[in-house]
Amino acid sequence: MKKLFTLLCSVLFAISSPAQLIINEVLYDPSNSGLAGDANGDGVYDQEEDSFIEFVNAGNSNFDASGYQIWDDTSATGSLRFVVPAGTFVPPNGAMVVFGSGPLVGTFGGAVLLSADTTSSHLNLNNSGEVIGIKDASGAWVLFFDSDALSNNPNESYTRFPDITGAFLQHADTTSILFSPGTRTDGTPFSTAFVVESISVQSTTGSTDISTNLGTLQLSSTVLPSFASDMSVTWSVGSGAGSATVDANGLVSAIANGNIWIVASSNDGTNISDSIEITITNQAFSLEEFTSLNVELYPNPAENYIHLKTANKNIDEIRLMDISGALIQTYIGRTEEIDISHLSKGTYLLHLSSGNKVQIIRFQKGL
Ligand SMILES: [Ca+2]
Ligand SMILES: [Ca+2]
Ligand SMILES: [Ca+2]
Ligand SMILES: [Ca+2]
Repeated sequence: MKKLFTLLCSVLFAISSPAQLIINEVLYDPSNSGLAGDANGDGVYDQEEDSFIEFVNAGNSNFDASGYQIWDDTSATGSLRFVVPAGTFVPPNGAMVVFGSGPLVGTFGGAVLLSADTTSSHLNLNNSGEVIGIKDASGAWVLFFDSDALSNNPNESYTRFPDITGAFLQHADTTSILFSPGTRTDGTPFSTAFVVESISVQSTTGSTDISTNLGTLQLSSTVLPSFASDMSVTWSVGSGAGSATVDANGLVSAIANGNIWIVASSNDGTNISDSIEITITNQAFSLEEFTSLNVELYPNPAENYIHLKTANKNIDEIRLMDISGALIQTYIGRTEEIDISHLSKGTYLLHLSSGNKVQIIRFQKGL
């Protein structure tokens, strides 16, 4: 009895758990009144060509629809009408529309667009007497759409209302239009943003050591998939006994000896990140000496002047140095603007001190 109950629970869970890919809209009976049924926008009404099935990825990860099969009936008399080509992905909350045939004229909300051009009967969606079935790439039935449960002659699509979560209604029951391939029923687009699935961080040289005083190390990130809509990352300094800064391009600048983790994080809301541990040695300043004064330098790079923004009014001394640490000029007291117009193009250091606190800021002269 317990075993049967467990089995029942797992079956119920399988039925109630929403699939990532869903059928959101089906046009099996385009209107034959003038061009009212011209869903593919090519200026010609054609029952077979203008039929379509709109799928939506209801999950929060990119969906690989490669190899999915559209059958015009799930019975023994049904036929395989279309196989989604390899490399077809649908973004989270994005749509994929398979039309009977092209040409497809319009933007269709930026959805993934396909057409079943391979035979003259295309998707062969009948007004009644069939259950449209979708098999996944392994050949297992995963989605169904029974037009018999609906009107035999709607002259418009059936769509979920609300989109994605609702039951199927005739499209014009919800709006003034007869169908909305690639968009929500109100015409607004689904998402077209593919999300980041992984990030890996590496050193461009292969070395993870910085062993020269105030030396730097260039890191890079590999973001996958290659078609992710926002490939950018944000670099930050993580935990570790050492001390370093990292700029927006992944350039790590050493400050104090010890190991330190550098992190690259996705910017598309997926919170995916990777980190790499850097070993810093041979620095002139120890971490005990280095306590941030919370000074910000801008702009960086700069051409003629750099500006310093600080909450600390007691900066005793600012030393302008070249990248090797050689002193160029000393400014006594709090200084908010420094003329760098006389410097040649290159990287420089500002060494700021206040009591026993020290901050080193690296900046670039010239673009
Ligand atoms: Ca057409
Ligand atoms: Ca059929
Ligand atoms: Ca009709
Ligand atoms: Ca739609």
